[in-house]
Amino acid sequence: MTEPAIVARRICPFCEASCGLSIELQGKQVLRIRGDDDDIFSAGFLCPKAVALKDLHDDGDRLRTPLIKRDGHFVAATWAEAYAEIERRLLPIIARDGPHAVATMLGNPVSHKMSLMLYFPRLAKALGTRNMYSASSVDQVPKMLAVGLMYGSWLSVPVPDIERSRFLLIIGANPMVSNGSLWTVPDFRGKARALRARGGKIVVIDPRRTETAEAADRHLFIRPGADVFLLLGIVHTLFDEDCVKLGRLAPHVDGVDAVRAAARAYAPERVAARCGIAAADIRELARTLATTEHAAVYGRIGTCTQQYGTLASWLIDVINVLTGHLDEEGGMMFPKAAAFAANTRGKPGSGRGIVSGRYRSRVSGAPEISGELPLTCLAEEIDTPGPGQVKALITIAGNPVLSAPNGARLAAALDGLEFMLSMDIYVNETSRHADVILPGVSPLEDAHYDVSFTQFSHRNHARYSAPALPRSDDQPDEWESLLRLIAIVKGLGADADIAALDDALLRDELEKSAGPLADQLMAALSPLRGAERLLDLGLRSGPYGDQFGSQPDGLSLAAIRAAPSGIDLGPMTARIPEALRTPSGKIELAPAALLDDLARVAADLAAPAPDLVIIGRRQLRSNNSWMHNLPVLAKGAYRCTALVHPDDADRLGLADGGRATIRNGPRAIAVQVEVCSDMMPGVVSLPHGWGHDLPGTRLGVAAARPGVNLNALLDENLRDPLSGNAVLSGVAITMAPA
Ligand SMILES: Nc1nc2c(c(=O)[nH]1)N[C@H]1C(S)=C(S)[C@@H](COP(=O)(O)OP(=O)(O)OC[C@H]3O[C@@H](n4cnc5c(=O)[nH]c(N)nc54)[C@H](O)[C@@H]3O)O[C@H]1N2
Ligand SMILES: Nc1nc2c(c(=O)[nH]1)N[C@H]1C(S)=C(S)[C@@H](COP(=O)(O)OP(=O)(O)OC[C@H]3O[C@@H](n4cnc5c(=O)[nH]c(N)nc54)[C@H](O)[C@@H]3O)O[C@H]1N2
Ligand code: SF4
Ligand SMILES: [Mo]
Repeated sequence: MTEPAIVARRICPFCEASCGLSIELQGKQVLRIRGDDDDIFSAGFLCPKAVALKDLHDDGDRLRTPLIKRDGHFVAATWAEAYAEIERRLLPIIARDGPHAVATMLGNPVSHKMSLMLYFPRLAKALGTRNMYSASSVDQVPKMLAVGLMYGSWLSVPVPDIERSRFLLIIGANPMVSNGSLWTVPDFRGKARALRARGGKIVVIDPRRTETAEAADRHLFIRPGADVFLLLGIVHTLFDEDCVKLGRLAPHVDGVDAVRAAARAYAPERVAARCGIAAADIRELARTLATTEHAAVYGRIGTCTQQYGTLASWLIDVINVLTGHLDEEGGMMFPKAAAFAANTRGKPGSGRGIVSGRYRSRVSGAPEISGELPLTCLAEEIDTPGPGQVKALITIAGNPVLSAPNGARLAAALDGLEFMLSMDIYVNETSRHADVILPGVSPLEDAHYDVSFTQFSHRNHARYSAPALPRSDDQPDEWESLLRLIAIVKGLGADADIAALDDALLRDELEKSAGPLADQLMAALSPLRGAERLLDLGLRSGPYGDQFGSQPDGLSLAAIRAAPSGIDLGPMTARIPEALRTPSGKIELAPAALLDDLARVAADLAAPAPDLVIIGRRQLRSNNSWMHNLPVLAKGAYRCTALVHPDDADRLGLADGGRATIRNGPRAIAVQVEVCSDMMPGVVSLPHGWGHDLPGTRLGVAAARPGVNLNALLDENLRDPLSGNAVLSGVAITMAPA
């Protein structure tokens, strides 16, 4: 007899839109994946990637057992053998060289996994290493630093309130493809269409006429890396034309005069040539922002992964403040997450603010930001001998050999490590270097709550996904694997009682935060364990929580479990000053470090445009480096093409469909050319995350059409000095027929 089909609900783990999916299952077979029409947040929306959940679950290359490398080859191992190997290899390194000899690297999917999000901080604490790296520093650290300085916590990122907005200026983001980032907004297309249908307008600033630009009212090309000039031109105009309007925020803002002075030299007429946007257009943008109620400026990857990443991120928020759109309905608002947000904890309205630069990286002296060092420093920390050298590495859901600049250097460095552990689901370009790989679970087999993306959601909500399928055999959940590692690092042994350790860690934390109430809280959270217990604690003590009884109608894990399509917590509401955690209790509009960095901008105002620069691009049927092994997404036309403007193709002798060599100093890659009038002249676009032709991986589908690695071309030493973030965009190249 065949088992009856059942429907499971799961938050899609693939991108920040976090759509609710409805997954029809028969036994362990996935029959069908659709958007969950009842989902209170995504209302049935899904994109083609969601359907690949089936391919991921079924992928024969996805690891199901731990692997240990013996004589250069991976052999399957039991979990007990793998943990014993980690203990045998890792502990002597820590004993000999101290905690900083062990580095950790977290990749993007960590933020899509409740288990990893909630338990990695505990491992980090047990390790005590300063060598912590993540994909954040090839991504959003500039934004974190800017909002941290302005609002007092690293993740206080305001997001466009798109459903009530009348004007949206999108800079360096392509939500039609990425489905939004640091802005959780399922069905951007539908929401953008609705905005325009009610008379609103969307303007896109991007060196490529993107899918988002196509769906907008207006698109302006910008020279890559020159956003800071455009933004200063807008700020200048707001003061020059006397249209600064702080409105309700006026008593909560410090530094307006300093900003006015800083922008004085950047009249649109002076910056136009440098950014490639006419002075009249810059002034018009400023006026539109100043005179439109319910407007927002939003910037993402294009404004972060460049040499002025922090300044550009900061100026975007400065403009939102100066035009009265921060904390305004239909403008840029602060979500109020149901759990885990720093800006909902502690005393409302002020706090310690952020601290950065507590230490510096050993080789390049890059400052610590939010407890991390730049990912682009990892290779040199491994391959540069001397005291403090990194000797062991733990990667968790990261693939830096492809995702970080100069992967070739990093790959060579990884081979020099004494020990490397990867928690990953594939033997890929990075994990092939590991001595032990611990496989993660299929997203259908774990419980989920969006620890991260509820903090950036355009509408407040709480949703929980129960595991759709039971885990197979002895496969632990990823928080259990992390607890094992904690036990090993703490010297409790690979076969320690991790349930007792879990209790002890939580009790310790509760004693610090709740003092004498710790026992009562432990009892109230029982019999939950692991990530779900931490989730229950987060929800119950959060801003909508039941407060362990005093708010009986409030949220708890039980409450969100009882609502499989989620609980709507309403549109964003004004949160200034309550959301602030700056020491002054004000919005810091003019942090000194940012004003100082403007010296670089002044020196660069007259810089001539390089002949040709390269930028990145995202594609709907890819996700960074790791979804190219899923047949449903991998099929179709070859996508890893270099887009070149027809004029550039003509002068360089490049033919559509032909091969070309792109060079950056000594580095070169061979690409397929796609002549494309959507490019700004002088700018070439190549997607990142490709290059699956390295030996020793187990990615059958991806290796069949490997593409080329954009990051093989980029320089690991190019960083935004304030944030340490990698410069991935606007890098000068040459290009010639191959
Ligand atoms: N040139 C250029 N480079 C870029 C970018 C760019 O725009 N241009 N973008 C950057 C950005 S924004 C980011 S976020 C980074 C991403 O950088 P990374 O996070 O390093 O890269 P991903 O491709 O996301 O790799 C994810 C890894 O997680 C594994 N994985 C997937 N699911 C799971 C799971 O459930 N559990 C475990 N344990 N592992 C899992 C995958 O197999 C893969 O190895 O790339 C950056 N690199
Ligand atoms: N389908 C799909 N979705 C994804 C991902 C994916 O790989 N595939 N990755 C996910 C991740 S990790 C992230 S961080 C988000 C990113 O989300 P987005 O930021 O929306 O993604 P991108 O498509 O990289 O958009 C960046 C845009 O900046 C432009 N740009 C490049 N340089 C500059 C510049 O100097 N100035 C300006 N103004 N623009 C510039 C590029 O042309 C591009 O259109 O997407 C997420 N969603
Ligand atoms: S938009 Fe993102 S979250 Fe939604 S279905 Fe597609 S990949 Fe999943
Ligand atoms: Mo990212």
